[in-house]
Amino acid sequence: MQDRIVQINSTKYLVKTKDGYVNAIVKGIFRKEKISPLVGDIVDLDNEHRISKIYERKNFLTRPNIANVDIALIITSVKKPDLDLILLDKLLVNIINNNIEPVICFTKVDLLEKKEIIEYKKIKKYYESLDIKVLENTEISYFKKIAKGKIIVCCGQTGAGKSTFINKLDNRLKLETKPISETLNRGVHTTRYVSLYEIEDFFLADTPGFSALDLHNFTKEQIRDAFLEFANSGCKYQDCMHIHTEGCLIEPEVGKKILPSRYENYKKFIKEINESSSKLFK
Ligand SMILES: Nc1nc2c(ncn2[C@@H]2O[C@H](COP(=O)(O)OP(=O)(O)OP(=O)(O)O)[C@@H](O)[C@H]2O)c(=O)[nH]1
Ligand SMILES: [Mg+2]
Ligand SMILES: [Zn+2]
Repeated sequence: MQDRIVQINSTKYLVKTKDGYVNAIVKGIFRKEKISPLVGDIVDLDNEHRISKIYERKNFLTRPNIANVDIALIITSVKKPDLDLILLDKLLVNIINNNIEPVICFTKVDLLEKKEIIEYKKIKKYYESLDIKVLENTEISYFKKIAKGKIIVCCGQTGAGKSTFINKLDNRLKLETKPISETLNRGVHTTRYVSLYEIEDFFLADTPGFSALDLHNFTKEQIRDAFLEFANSGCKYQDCMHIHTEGCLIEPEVGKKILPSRYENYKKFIKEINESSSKLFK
């Protein structure tokens, strides 16, 4: 087993080694090279517990800030805070473009009223139809099957139930959780650090929640290609962006084969990219 950073708290780095957990510090050289060690990094330690080498990353995310994960579990509450499909679709674009497998985990389904459940089930089924694994936070054994042998990061909105879910998987962890603010209908940023926990035969990271994410690091084409449904929706033009293009078959499918919110979000993300690039040349 290689040594891996499992928690960073300002200048203190907790590293899991074959001999147990070690508190390490960082050598100056990484500052010169402008590399900041991340949770998930595979490292070497010298005799004085200083991190002397960071191995090349297979991937990394900035929101949440973590390296070398196999799966990003997008924790999405259906209520309290409200279901945020914009954030879900943004996270999917971000995760898919970083070569990480996305898995969606809905929480707080118990808070839905009967008539809301029908609409929720439609949405769940739609994401499943994209060949994305989708589960609810009550499906512990299904999650453990997916998680076997993997390194997974929980990500998503503050208050959505990331820490609560991890506690359910390992009740010894006793991670801090807090009710959301009823007046603001959002979480209160309970988790402050990224921490990677070893649970049975997998690693799972708890992370601080957020509600905004920007996609400015990606090209319009990368955003388009992360909308997996477009590839199978029969548009015959090779470089089509599928927005108001004559003869393009994507728009007529919205409401039929394509979930309307998906297409709306796609157009919104492309618009954001267009607006930010036009600002650059002002
Ligand atoms: N009814 C219900 N409440 C839940 C569920 N999952 C979590 N909660 C509650 O939601 C609140 C927020 O949960 P946390 O686990 O602290 O949320 P978090 O995603 O870790 O939030 P941050 O650390 O701020 O990012 C807590 O009061 C939990 O008890 C669920 O499935 N149903
Ligand atoms: Mg938390
Ligand atoms: Zn098209």
